[in-house]
Amino acid sequence: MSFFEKLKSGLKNTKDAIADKITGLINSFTKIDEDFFEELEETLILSDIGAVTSANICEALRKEVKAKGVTDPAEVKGLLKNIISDILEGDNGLMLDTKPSVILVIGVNGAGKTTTIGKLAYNLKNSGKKVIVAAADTFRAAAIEQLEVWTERAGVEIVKHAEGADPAAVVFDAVKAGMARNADVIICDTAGRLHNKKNLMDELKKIARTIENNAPNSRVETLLVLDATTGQNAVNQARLFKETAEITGIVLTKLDGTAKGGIIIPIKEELGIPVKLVGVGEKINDLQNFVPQDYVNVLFSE
Ligand SMILES: Nc1nc2c(ncn2[C@@H]2O[C@H](COP(=O)(O)OP(=O)(O)O)[C@@H](O)[C@H]2O)c(=O)[nH]1
Ligand SMILES: [Mg+2]
Repeated sequence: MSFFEKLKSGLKNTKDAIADKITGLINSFTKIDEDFFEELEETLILSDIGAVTSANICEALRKEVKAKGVTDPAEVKGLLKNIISDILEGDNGLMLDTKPSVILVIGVNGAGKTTTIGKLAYNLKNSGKKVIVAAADTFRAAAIEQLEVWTERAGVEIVKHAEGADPAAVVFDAVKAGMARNADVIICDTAGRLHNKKNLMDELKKIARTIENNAPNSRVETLLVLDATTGQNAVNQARLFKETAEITGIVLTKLDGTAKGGIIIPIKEELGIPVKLVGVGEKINDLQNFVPQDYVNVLFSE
């Protein structure tokens, strides 16, 4: 399956939930009037795009329709595609321009951090990069073992300590190892106990300081992993994490099998953080770079 086809099959439920409704709406109107805009806004809200973002999209559409003198509802689809891809556009690629670069992966338990790291390590290795993974979710032994299985699959090195060790100490060792072994990318797993916000915040700060102190010239990508199936909740999580960390990108996981993939739009629009990667399955080759134009093309494909 090609990349695009995989994205298409992953986004099938989302497409059914959004595009098919919009197409239905467009086909049931012969002119673009106030009723049309109202129904469109409602449709967008029901598609997990969120009230604020849906209103903004409709506002932008009104302007476009007016400016271009559009009267046929059939032309709205093309305009919507442009408006949505404009929202999603911006720094969507991973910044890995230093050697080493560091990727810090954060998010609540179960969001898909460890799985994403396995897939990402695999992709980076396949693109010719030397990768070291830091098992800095030391909260449970099972978390370290799970990451180890993934690094074996991906064929990359892992730096680990025992269960209960200081996560920042694991990151420290991984950074040192990365420099000594001439690694291109160091990817750090972390724990995600958001119910203990103060601890998590302190832990993430300490890890960030460790990277800053020991690899001051390294680019640091802090990726927040969000589970698409949680819908609006994912946006709320992103708000909380934004208070604790300098998030540079979002990884949206479990896009396959959810109809809530529209959530990608308010995440970017309301938080201003670009989506960089999307998870479309549980296998090692199920992580893709996020390309807004592809997403929009899939969403509005026939
Ligand atoms: N369908 C699907 N499942 C995923 C995806 N990413 C992660 N998962 C599953 O989500 C569950 C939790 O993942 P894990 O990486 O352990 O989450 P963590 O607690 O954040 O490290 C696992 O069962 C994964 O297989 C994805 O893109 N699609
Ligand atoms: Mg994990």
